[in-house]
Amino acid sequence: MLPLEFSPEVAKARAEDRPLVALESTIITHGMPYPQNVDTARRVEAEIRTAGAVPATMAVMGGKIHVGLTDSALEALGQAQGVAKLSRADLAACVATGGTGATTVAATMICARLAGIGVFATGGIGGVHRGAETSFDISADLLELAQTPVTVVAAGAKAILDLPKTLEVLETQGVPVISYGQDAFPAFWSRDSGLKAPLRMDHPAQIAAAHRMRGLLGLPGGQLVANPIPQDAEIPSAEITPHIEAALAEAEAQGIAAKAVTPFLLARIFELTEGRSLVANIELVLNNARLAAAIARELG
Ligand code: PSU
Ligand code: MN
Repeated sequence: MLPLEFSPEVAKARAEDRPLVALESTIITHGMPYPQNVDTARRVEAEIRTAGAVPATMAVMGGKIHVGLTDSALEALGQAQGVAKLSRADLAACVATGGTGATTVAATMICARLAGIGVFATGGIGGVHRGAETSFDISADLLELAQTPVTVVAAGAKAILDLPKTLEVLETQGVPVISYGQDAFPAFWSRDSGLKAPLRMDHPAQIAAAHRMRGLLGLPGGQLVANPIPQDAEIPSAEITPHIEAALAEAEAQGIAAKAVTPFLLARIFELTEGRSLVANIELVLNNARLAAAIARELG
């Protein structure tokens, strides 16, 4: 028996064969401060329901992978301290030992596949960190995209990363990178990274068809859909870049490494932009939730 615990809402959706959208929980525990984290998680779930699909937020608690969280579980997770940040390497250990853990993009993809969910919405994926040629810091999210058949909708990769190297690794690993509605690869807070995405699609039905075709061809792995942040919410690259540089310099000076890097940078950029980065982050996640719901409905 798989250690999956479906929430009442998700169990009902499965029984009725309704489209589901997976959601991660690291964005709640490590990506945003309380109470905006819980508020955003609720709004993202509501957005998916309005768009005709059912949200399934993943988290590990009490020896189970929870697929869908009740409102009180969401609130408790959002307030909890010291929650583990789970990726492929530590997911099984956390479930086996009864720990509490939040799922990153990589771990959420694994959980989604186990639950039979083909689409997942998040903010930004992890990628190749700047200086990876010496630190070897490359997010497990990229290798998960290469092996787990889930379509991930994100606003590109965060500009705190080395975006050209991130795209190179995705290409090497055979991951389709599809920009939605534009040619440019988006950079999370900004719509245009200055890099062209390898693929472009303008309709959820095309994305769903490509997802199905990968399965039919026996190709392992998923797809990365890069959905640009809405125009009115974007922080132009010229404005966010100095803050990113400052946060990166501080991380280096303080010797921040491994799993702590991404949460540290997000929190510092939040402070440096006086909260603007968080407002943009919330809007882009909501936008990704809407697109993921449309893709889930097309996947049927
Ligand atoms: N993007 C966000 N907020 C986040 C993350 C990404 O806007 O909190 C999280 C995701 O869970 C992603 C993880 O999988 O950061 C990547 O961490 P790392 O770079 O350590 O692989
Ligand atoms: Mn890392």
